[in-house]
Amino acid sequence: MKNMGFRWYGSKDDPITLQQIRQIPGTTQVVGALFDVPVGAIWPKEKIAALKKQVEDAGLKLEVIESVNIHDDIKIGLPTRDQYIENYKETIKNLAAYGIKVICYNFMPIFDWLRTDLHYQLPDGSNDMAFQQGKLKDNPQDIIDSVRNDSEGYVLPGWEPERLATIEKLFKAYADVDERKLRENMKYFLDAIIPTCESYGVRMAMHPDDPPRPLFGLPRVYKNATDMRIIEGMHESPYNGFTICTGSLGENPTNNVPEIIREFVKKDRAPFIHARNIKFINAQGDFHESAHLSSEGSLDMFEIMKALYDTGFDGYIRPDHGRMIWGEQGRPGYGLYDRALGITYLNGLWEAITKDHQ
Ligand code: DNO
Repeated sequence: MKNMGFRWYGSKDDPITLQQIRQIPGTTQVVGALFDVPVGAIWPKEKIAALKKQVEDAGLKLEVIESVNIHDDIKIGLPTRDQYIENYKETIKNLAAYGIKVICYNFMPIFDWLRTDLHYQLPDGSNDMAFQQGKLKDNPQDIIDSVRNDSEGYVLPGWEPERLATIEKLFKAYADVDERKLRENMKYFLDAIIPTCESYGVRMAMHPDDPPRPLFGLPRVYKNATDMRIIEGMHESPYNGFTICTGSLGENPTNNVPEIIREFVKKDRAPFIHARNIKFINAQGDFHESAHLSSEGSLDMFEIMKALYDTGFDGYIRPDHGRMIWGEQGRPGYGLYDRALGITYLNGLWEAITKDHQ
């Protein structure tokens, strides 16, 4: 696939090197971010320029940023949001100046993605991440502690300790933010930033809630196709788009992921795809992440790639979380080997589907 990417956490914070990424066949893009700019602050041009240069010097491209996170004040709808929105617009302009085409973001309150196990053991001796509802205690502090203890010393994306240190305050601030209010605040944000995106040619790609269900009583606004239709209607523009994360959406067995792809790629609302597989471990929807192959999980990756092919998808795609295999140690979900195998598999499916249609 022409825009196959690999998520990278930067030379300070990722044990994987750009040279290693460059050697994964069929990989042209790095999906990157600045991890040392506090949420809500403007991303400085010099830092973007330095990242861009580093990636290009390694023979790769940087056109997708994941994520520019959204300050909680915007999601809560506090008066201070206007300043954070202005900052966000400046960040969009600065990123556009360095050729960024897509910004992946999410609108999840407090927590980004959430797993109850970061090292779920598989029978072949590898491990990956899992979510088991029964393991989620009532007190959110427990999950914060367990994620911190199990993350091998890395700060996982969306789990910044400074922010989570104020967890009680944050929960209080969200007390009267229900789904309706969160949607209103999202519309306010989109109405403010999409004109800037249009002028500067940067497409927003919202990431689904992961897992796609309410947790700790917090509202969730991107769980399924119905939510997506509401979001697309909030601001009619192809710049108001989605990241279709096959794993996150697939974690709800009633979501038909290939159908979602067909609908939203056709409507030109899906500039970015996260391709991964998950495996359900019981009928309650508990799951672990799996190798990318259809045979290893509950999602049909052939149907997913075929839906992309049939709808003429020409956006950006990356493999998502992989297992830890071959003794690799590193950031849970973001090792080198299994994600590289994922790329090879996805590219293989793509070649087969493409040639079959020639
Ligand atoms: C987890 C990722 C998420 C994703 C954000 C996008 O590994 O899928 O952290 O990057 O939700 O804003």
